[in-house]
Amino acid sequence: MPAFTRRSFMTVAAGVAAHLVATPTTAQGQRALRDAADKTGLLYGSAAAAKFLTVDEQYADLLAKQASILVCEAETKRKALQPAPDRYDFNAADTIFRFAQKNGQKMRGHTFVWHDAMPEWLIDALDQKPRDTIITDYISTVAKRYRGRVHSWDVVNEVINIEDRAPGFMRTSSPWYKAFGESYIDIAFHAAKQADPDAILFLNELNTEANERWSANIRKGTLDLLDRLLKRNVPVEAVGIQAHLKTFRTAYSDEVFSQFLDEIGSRGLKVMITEMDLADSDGPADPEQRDDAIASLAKRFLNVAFSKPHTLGCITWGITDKYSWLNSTPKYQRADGQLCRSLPFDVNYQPKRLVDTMLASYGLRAK
Ligand code: 9MR
Repeated sequence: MPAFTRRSFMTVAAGVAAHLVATPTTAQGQRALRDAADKTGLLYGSAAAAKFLTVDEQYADLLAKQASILVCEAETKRKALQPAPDRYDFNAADTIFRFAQKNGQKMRGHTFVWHDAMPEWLIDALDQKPRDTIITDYISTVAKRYRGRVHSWDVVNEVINIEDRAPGFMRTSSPWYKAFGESYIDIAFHAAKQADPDAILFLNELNTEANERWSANIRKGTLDLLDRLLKRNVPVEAVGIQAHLKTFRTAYSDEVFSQFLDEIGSRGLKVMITEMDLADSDGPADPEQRDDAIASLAKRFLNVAFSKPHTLGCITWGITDKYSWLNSTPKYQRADGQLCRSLPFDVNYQPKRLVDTMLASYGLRAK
């Protein structure tokens, strides 16, 4: 199948837009995605934000009905959980964990070690030749608190970065790498395994999905790193494919994506789509045309992902366009001022074509 290039997309989109614009069949209020996922062995989930969950009933209702697993968008990052070296604050995270428990939903943990969302004191401490305990104490405290309630933990996040131009495409600019070299990854996985042996331990990675040379380098960096970790008996068990897809900006190829998933599977590791959304900042002004492009890319992408027996499911990075991080991120904002349409439900909590294609993709795996 040819690569999904911007030009080929524009040509196809222009030709088919007219008859692809259809009314979604999923009515608001149905548990469509959750039910569809439950019929497969796969999960469907969403990132959740405590600050909206507590004030927006419609949002809470949508999450409760549609998602079989939740992940905190910010609340389990170290900046939120450990604002000072001697102080933890679990309030916001607990709000989401309680909500999930009440609604019979699983939880993902995101993320123990990341170069972003770090409290200031931690950045300073990493400058001072820290001991391993700066990683292990934190992981032990947090993982043990939520032990038994977490399906999987993103132990490390975004450890590859081609822009650093470093050997193996490692993110050498990370304060963690500067303090420990690559061994911070080993330390983190061992600590997580010890603190919560039942959670599936993930390496979560960004921008691995595009059919672009830079993305191929990220895939290579990821696979080479996995090989080194596995050789050192580091308990990495799964790879998170974030899937912040750039619908009108980067090329996509079923073959390339499929091969990457196979490479991961051949190492005995699981895969999960962990942060899917489909940016549309460069797309046409007509929302229906953008919805069609988003739905058709998601269909191709998920059909490949769900064809693999080692895929665990898909999480979208939010559920309604109303609260997407893309709307407040300058490089993804639309010049015409329209909000993004990158998530399954629109700003009025109505399902879009994306929901229908997701349902169809889950349907392919139904038992
Ligand atoms: O969507 C998240 C945004 O609200 C936060 O400000 C930001 C920093 O904590 O993180 C965003 O989520 C990121 C995720 O944690 C890791 N992958 C990329 C996501 C989008 O930036």
